Amino acid sequence: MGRAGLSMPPLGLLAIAAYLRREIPGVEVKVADCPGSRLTPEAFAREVLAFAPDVAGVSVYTGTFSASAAAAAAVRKAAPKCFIAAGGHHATARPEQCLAGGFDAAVIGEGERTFCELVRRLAAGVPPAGLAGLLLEAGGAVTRPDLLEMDSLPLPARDLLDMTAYRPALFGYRRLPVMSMVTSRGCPFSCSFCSKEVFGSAYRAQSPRRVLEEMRVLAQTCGAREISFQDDTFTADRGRVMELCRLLGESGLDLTWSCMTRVDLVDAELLGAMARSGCVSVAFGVDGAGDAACGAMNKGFTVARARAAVAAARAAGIATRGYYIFGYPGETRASLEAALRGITAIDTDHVFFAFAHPFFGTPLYREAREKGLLAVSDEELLDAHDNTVPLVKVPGMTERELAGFCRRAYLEYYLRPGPLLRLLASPGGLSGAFRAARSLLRWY
Ligand code: B12
Repeated sequence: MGRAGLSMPPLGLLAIAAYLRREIPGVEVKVADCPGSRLTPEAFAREVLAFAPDVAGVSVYTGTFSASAAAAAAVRKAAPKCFIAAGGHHATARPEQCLAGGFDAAVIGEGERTFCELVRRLAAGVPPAGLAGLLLEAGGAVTRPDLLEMDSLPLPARDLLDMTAYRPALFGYRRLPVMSMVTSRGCPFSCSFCSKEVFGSAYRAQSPRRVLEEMRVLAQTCGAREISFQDDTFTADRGRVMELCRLLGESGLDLTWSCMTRVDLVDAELLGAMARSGCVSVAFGVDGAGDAACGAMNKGFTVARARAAVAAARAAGIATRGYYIFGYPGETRASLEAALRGITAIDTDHVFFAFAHPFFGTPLYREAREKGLLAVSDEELLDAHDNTVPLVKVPGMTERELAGFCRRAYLEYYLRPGPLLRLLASPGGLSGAFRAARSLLRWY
């Protein structure tokens, strides 16, 4: 992903694969992860030819639409009779575009039940028309309002991919191997840049026992020594996390873990319990490095809150990462400089910078469009997956200047005694620093 160089298994596809195997005994399922397994288009085509699927599903993100459409075309060529469905975030935000892009249908929202029902119908020769959650022709989708109960989900079918092929985020882990998990769906917050059509605003989470069960399986059967929770907001339900920490303490499992959350959803007591149960790193989506930016992004907290959260995590012995977004509408040369000062004051151990990405359907997209700030066309957004490339204009600054600012921000941030020492002391610190420096240099 971008220049962070990490890769993670596609838990969405693996969730659907596990669901299919449980619900349709005898079904044969294969998962190909082209970016994660570095599968060339030719190798992918050979796999499709050998497997000869009757039904195929492709995950479609906005910035990778073109690649997904190319995968669909490759399936069409290798298995002309195969029914090809699109699913995931872009398929939900822009289903009609998927039909125009060569897919037979688009699955809207949570994929397990709709895709499973689709496979069942196609196997029985029943036309899928009218299936809830499926769009077969423009304007024809029937919504699927009921959502799955999280504890009822089978464990993702990780056996279908080589889990050793994935690389965790630079500086984002303490011990290897790291395995990722997602234990909740939906987010009650309304950050104005976030693309959240798939799971919406209703938060649903697995019970602490169910989370522990998956952690145990990953430790005991897959050799995981660390778990990376990829939930949008892992501590959204404080009681759930406290209970998980208690269960982990009793479990005797030798596992460390990390998660992502908001700065206003942690406190000293919670962070202390997390640290004692093995939490080694928390990534905070601070996003706005000043109060004005936080307001523009509808974050609902101030920079003072971010500083307090980071200090509390540090006091608990937990490493911190800060995610920040540059180039939001309203950004100026001066506000970028102020942002850098704000980020330095928040003082996470590691930082990750990205330029604002206007996903279709978000308030950010609407605002950037209305104000004439989109730096690329809608068409180009379908191929925009490098978050070091600015997509929203900052008046008075060229794209090159913006990219230069981002590179300088990394250098200025880390080339201070505190962050530099913490960086070198982190696992893989020296080699990580080389990797980071190399990718910064390659930027130009
Ligand atoms: C972990 C994660 C990653 C990981 C792993 C990605 C992967 N291969 O799955 C990494 C770091 C690699 C990553 C990379 C990217 N990510 Co990401 N990522 C996430 C995150 C935090 C969790 C994803 C997850 O595992 N969820 C749990 C599973 C169970 O849910 P799911 O994947 O959505 O799958 C369900 C449905 O979407 C649907 N579904 C998904 N695929 C399919 C396919 C079919 C056929 C069907 C029927 C259904 C279906 O059914 C699934 C089960 O219900 C989400 C945020 C979020 N809350 O979803 C962002 C998110 C998905 N990522 C996003 C983006 C943009 C990207 C990148 C394009 C970023 C970039 N600049 O490069 C890349 C593209 C990666 C790629 N080519 O695969 C956006 C997508 C927005 C959009 N409109 O497209 C999200 C929503 C973040 C956000 N809010 O902006 N990402």
